[in-house]
Amino acid sequence: TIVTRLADYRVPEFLIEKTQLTFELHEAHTDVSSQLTLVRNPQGSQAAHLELHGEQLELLTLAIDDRVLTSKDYRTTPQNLTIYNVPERFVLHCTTRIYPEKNTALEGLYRSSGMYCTQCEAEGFRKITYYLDRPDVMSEFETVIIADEGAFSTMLSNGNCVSDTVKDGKRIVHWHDPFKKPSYLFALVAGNLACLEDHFTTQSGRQVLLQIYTAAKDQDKCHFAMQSLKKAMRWDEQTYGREYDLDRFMIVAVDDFNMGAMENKGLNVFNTSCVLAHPASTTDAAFRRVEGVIGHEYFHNWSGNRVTCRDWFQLSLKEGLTVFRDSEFSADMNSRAVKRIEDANVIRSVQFVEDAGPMAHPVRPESYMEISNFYTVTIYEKGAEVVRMLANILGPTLYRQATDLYFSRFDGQAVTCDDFVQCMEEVSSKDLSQFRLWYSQAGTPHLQISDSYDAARQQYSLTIRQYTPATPGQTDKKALHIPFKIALYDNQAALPLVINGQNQGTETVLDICQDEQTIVFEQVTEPPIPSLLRGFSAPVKISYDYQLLQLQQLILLDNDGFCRWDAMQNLMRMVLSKTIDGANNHAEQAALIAVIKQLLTNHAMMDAALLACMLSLPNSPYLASLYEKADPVAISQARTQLQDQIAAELQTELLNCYQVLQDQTHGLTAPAMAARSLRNAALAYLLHIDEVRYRELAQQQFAQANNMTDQYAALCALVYAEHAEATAQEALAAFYQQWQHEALVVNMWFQVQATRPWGDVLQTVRKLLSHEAFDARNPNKLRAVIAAFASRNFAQFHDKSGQGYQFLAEQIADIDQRNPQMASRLLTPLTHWHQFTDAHAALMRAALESLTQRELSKDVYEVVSKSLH
Ligand code: B3K
Ligand code: ZN
Repeated sequence: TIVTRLADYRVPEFLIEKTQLTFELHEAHTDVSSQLTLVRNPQGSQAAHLELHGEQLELLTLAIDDRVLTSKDYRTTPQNLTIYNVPERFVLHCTTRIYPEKNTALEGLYRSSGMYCTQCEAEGFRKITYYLDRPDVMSEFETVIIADEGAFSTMLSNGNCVSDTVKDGKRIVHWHDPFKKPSYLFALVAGNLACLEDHFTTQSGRQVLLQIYTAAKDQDKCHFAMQSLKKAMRWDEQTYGREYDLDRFMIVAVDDFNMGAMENKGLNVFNTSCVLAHPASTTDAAFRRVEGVIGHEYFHNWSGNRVTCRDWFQLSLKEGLTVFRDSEFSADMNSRAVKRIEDANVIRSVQFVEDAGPMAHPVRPESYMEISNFYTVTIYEKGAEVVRMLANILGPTLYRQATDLYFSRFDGQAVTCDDFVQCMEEVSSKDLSQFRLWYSQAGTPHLQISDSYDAARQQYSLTIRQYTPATPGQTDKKALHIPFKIALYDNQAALPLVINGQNQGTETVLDICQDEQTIVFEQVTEPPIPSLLRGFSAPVKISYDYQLLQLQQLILLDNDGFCRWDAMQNLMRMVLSKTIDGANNHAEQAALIAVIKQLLTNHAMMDAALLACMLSLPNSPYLASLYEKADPVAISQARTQLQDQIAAELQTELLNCYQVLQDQTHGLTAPAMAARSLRNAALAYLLHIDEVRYRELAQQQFAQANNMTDQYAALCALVYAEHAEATAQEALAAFYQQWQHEALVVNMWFQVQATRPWGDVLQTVRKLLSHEAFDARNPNKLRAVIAAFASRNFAQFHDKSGQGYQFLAEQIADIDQRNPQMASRLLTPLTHWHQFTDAHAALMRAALESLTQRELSKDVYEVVSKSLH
């Protein structure tokens, strides 16, 4: 298998000024004719031959200008078409035949529920026609779609519709996209779809037509996405000064999609799960996800499309920036504290794990076998944290100036992460050379923090040591530039901070740049409580030896939502690790119960959504990451035990909270959503108690709920409770009966069963695979059953028999035959073997090794071979 390296980047030998495509859609195949206006790139090395990408294509005709080429003029391989001795400037005419009906990889042009759609990022366009399928070749596209008259009501491509005519029984629709773009942003859709329309007036007064296309039965589920789109458009104008540029913005929902959505220019294609939403069938969390993904794809119009990536090593240039943008959008639309906690939680429990294992790679990787494997939490979420740090280092005004400069300087170009940082540097005159290491150095920095208090001098000193463990291929780690936000508390409030005689207010950002640094705070009249890494100001691990009382104080007092939550996570972690180690933890338990009691009793005094977050225990992957070799069984048991105990000791408070909030949970407003989340968190705890009245509570909520959040929370509480099996089975049957015609809800029904923490879930999962509603070709179904079991059912997947691991390997071998991207993605949990005790690690490796006996796709091969190292 061939490795692609950043160091081997060369500019393209040819550029494509114009791309004209004609698609003739037939029942059993599609013919694609292309006319490419090619010119030699003056910056290239003047190669005599033209080498185009192309895979799984049947070449029908090939001509240069008017000259038909014969087999001695060119050569094809499974990956390329090479045409010998081409002129400086010419039009290449090519016809290829493809088979969308047989395309199960869902990359290139394929059919989903009868409709045609495309997915070209990263390298799918080459499965449509021969092309320079690389992001630094940007071209103006014209697309003609031809199908039998009446076959499809909707025939779409990027840009504006030029004409729509019928001739000789064929419908011919002609599209033109005036903005140059790389081939990965090309899209085509043809199907029988209904359309919700609206309009948006941009800041400069232009009218934009907004359209959301779905199956007719889903039209009533598009209103929220439409509202979200308009909010995103306004937000990007107000926050980044970015205005939409075409006359029309289209979104199409498809059932079969490998990821969430795709930002094709003017024609976003969405997984139905990220666009459809209706209160009866969609949970609050899913509503927020729809809003976030709509924002994300819309924001790509500037961060990704107008300014794109030079090569795929720069993927985080568009993804990191766009995730940061969507995260701020969501924070502005909903609770900022909760969004920050959710993001930090993903970084800590998913990205840190990736960064500590065999698949660790920098935000800007240096090599890959299959680029599809690099759409990772490191590229996306850590990349977003890197942009966030830059934004914080510059401050809002300079950051905005820097992004303005970036968008105007590089408009219509394909650029690098370094170009982005350069803009930040130029505008701010700050030296970001050390900061750039965040792009090239993999691994998570650990900060060891110690302190001392000098009563005589009234000084408080913090000493911070940083070190980053080795990652594959990178043993020598340098000190990073870490913006470290802190505050100091006494038992009432945040203290004024004085450093070197300078007053800093009550919160400050320390620039940690050395292996070890000591900061001295002056005029501190008593030993303070440090509030560290406020707002999760950098994606780093910290360790500081907190006293129980200090954590309790931070939980009650800290005005930084993330730190409050983190203090609670810390306290819970102290209880859990002692349970896991078999140590006495009475003091920790008492402190935890007391502080939760205080919060629940006074819940009206705080944001209910934040309190709901604070009530959830540290998740298992995060707990596992705290050990050199974690015992997954012990971790799961400790968590269940603590949940049982919290429920038992605080049942009065939990029940009270549940009842009091009852009449605050109507509608889709932020306070109602917050109330639902807290109330359902209380319910989940109450179901840890083996009493009929709590089962009845859940049963009643399940039956009477007028929204999916409450109905599903009740169902989960029943299914997860170890002593409610009969009630749970009834509820599951009723739920399926009620929702069997809504695929997205059926997926939730699959998911709750696959994530049940007790009993023989593997058997249940195997049964679900042969359920009438299961479809192994549909990625959402694979995620709802297999991914749910393997990455969201820690206790069961890590059953000590190793059967969970074997099961996953078998499934992957099967899925890989059809859809390598999905197979490779599902493999992730097995790549974490390094986190676990020898017995588990050996079983996980054995499952990975069993895959090496098979014929594997490049995608799965790369992950298996790298993770076994
Ligand atoms: N850019 C796409 C991801 C494409 C993944 C290709 N394997 C969605 C997004 O990040 O917006
Ligand atoms: Zn993206």
